Amino acid sequence: MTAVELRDAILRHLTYSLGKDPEHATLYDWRLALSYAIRDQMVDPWFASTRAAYAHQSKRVYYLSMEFLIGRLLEDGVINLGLMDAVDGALTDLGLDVDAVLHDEPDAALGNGGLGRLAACFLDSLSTIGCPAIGYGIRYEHGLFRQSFDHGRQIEAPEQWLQQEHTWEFERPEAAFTIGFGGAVASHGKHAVWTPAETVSAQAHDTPVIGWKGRWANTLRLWGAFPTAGFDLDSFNRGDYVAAAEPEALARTISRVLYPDDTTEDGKRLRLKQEFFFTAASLRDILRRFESEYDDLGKLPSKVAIQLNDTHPAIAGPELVRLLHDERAVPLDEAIPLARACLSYTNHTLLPEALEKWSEALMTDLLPRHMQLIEAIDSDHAAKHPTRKASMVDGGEVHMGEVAFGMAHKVNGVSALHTDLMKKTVFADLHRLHPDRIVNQTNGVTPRRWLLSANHKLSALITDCIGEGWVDDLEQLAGLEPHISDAGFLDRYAAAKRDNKVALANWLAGAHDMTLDPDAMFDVQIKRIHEYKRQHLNILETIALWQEIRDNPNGDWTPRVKVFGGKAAPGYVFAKQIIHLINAVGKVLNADPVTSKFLTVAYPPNYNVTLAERLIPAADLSEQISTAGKEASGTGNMKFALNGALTVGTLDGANVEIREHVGPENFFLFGMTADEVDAERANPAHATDAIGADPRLKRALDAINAGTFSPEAKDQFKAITDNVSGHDYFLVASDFTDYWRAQREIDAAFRDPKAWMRMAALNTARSGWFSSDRTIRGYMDEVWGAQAVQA
Ligand code: 26Q
Repeated sequence: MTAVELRDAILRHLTYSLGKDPEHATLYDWRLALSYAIRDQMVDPWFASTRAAYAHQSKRVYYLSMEFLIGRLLEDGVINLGLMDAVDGALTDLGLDVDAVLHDEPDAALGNGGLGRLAACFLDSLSTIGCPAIGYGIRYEHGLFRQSFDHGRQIEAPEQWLQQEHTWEFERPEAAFTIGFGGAVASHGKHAVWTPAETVSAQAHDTPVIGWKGRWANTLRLWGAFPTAGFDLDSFNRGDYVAAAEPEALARTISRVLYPDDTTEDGKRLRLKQEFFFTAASLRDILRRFESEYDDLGKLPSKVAIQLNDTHPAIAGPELVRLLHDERAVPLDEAIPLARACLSYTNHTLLPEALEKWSEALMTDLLPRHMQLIEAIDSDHAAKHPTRKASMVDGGEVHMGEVAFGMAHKVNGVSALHTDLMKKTVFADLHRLHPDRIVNQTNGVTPRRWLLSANHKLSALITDCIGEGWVDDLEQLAGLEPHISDAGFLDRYAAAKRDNKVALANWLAGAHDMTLDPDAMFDVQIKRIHEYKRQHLNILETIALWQEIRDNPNGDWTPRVKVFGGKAAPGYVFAKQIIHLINAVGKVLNADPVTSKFLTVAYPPNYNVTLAERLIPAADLSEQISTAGKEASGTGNMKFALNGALTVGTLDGANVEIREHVGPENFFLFGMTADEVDAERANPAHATDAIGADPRLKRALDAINAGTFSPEAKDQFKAITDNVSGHDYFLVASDFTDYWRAQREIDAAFRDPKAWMRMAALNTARSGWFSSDRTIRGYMDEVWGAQAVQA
């Protein structure tokens, strides 16, 4: 498509789809018109892909996920379709600023963090590879809450992305299923009939997901909840219009809002309803498609691979058994293995409090037939494995990890260390009984979004050196290595980083009135705020460094900006205090005339995918400092390494593999290993011992307790200092000294810009393995048995 053709298409959509006169069109109108023009270009490849998958009778992959953190779609679509030049030409011709138009789009924040973003990267890779796939999820009316700060404290506001026209989806009123809850189960001989008490309609909304060069496109199908009956006619006829509208409001509640990852929260009934709602609708859709093509249910596992993204859709196991047994008369002892052969499950956490459990009473109340089937599946398993210890139902609770494991033919962890720990801890007993079931698939990230689109400068340099092949074959980045000894290349690499830092500084100045010195080291920690991720370790080191600079203001300090980004779950009090402390420290440090030329803090609010796309290309240092054994993988860590930030990190999650790939000499390691962590906890005095041995840590804690950062309320942050000097489950105190040591080595290394840039470039050149294309190929070969198809 040429620039002129695109310009005409934009004008056509502006006029005839939006009904706007170009004379009076706003930025928003232009953005919508461009989006429709781009979407048009997706439709033919999309149809061609769907037809090819049918024609080849391909096995399809169904990725079930409560979250798809897809962010903005316009620039992504433009880049994958190879239309950036045409967009540039067309918009310039229309007198519009390309960046302003592309950045007018709100993020689709349909996820909390890593798990949801992984699902989005996987969609991109599945389409790029040409693996026939459908992503299934929920069309939340409100994505993850918006974060702002009030005197340093997190304030949440509802996210309103659908108040703007959502240009990417096609509504499919013909694809709707009725989903039931509650009610009773009657048995007719061997068969059970479930009659739900309440029903809602699940309606499909399809978004095309276009792969690299538009060669293949898959579908993201999100379900919206609507009433089955509409208005309550009795009430309506009585003139009670408010009561008449109630079923509508109630049904819609199911897809109203994304749960902010919050394990302490109570509103659990609705969460279970959401899980069943989208899982049941997706399975019906999958079986409908299968039955339109085949009449032998025995073929199901050769045509259908269903991936469960964590336990959130784990009810898929019992529901698929129900659909096969109750509704299609497959005997139970055949239905269970048949369902299992189709299903596989990814675990994303070892934290005990994050493993889903539902009370038996709630499960029986909402899903009475499923409760019976879970018990039947569980007894079947117990009978086959008399020595087993782990059961699906225990202590009045249904353990969804056990349900997912028991109904999956493959179970995977998301990094080598995490998979190893799964075998040794949460699933030790089930692993003993099923030693071939657990496999590893280390996470990856899509290079289209996280390098090509987010980092134009570095991408241009790479393409200049090694051609464009790296975009869908990221291991080609290894071809950069010979260039790294070339001073000209390193200068250009450094110039790209510098440009990105200036761009970020300018944006933060304009959007948040923050001042960043582009010559300082940009030291970035962006992720959900959680104790195990240890943002408080970072801020304690910041305080200690500030104190040391004050002691010796004429010292030769390496200037740094500590950049933070991330949200805390609204009910997670401790995490919110960490946010408050970071902001309070920032306020004091940024106003300190003595130290602020060396050390400042920047915490832009409302961290999301778009902000990550601005921050990561500008980072010098990537903070990956979780307590060893707690971060399943991390994916931010990979995005940073790819974009030439050096990591300061523990041996946790995929950090281990990143360090192996980039080389230990290009990675700043500190802290205890997962084994040492367990040993350290055995010493009840670990925190006091560590504080006693490190006067810097003691002094930093004392400063917080003295009210240095909260003069109006000395006790403001007592929960944090008490925690670190008391129980300190996440071993902030124990790891502080080694973290400080690593940070001072980093200071010294940054003072040699050539050596630093060499290390940064080596990180880029050696990060090719962390492409989500590699991850998806691993799933296709080892989990799904799926093949790529040419459209
Ligand atoms: C559970 C119950 C009720 C409400 C919400 C939830 C919930 C929601 C989201 C539980 C967990 C999550 C998200 C977990 C997550 O993002 N895990 C991360 O997954 C990444 C991808 O594999 C890993 O890289 C990270 O290490 C892991 O923390």
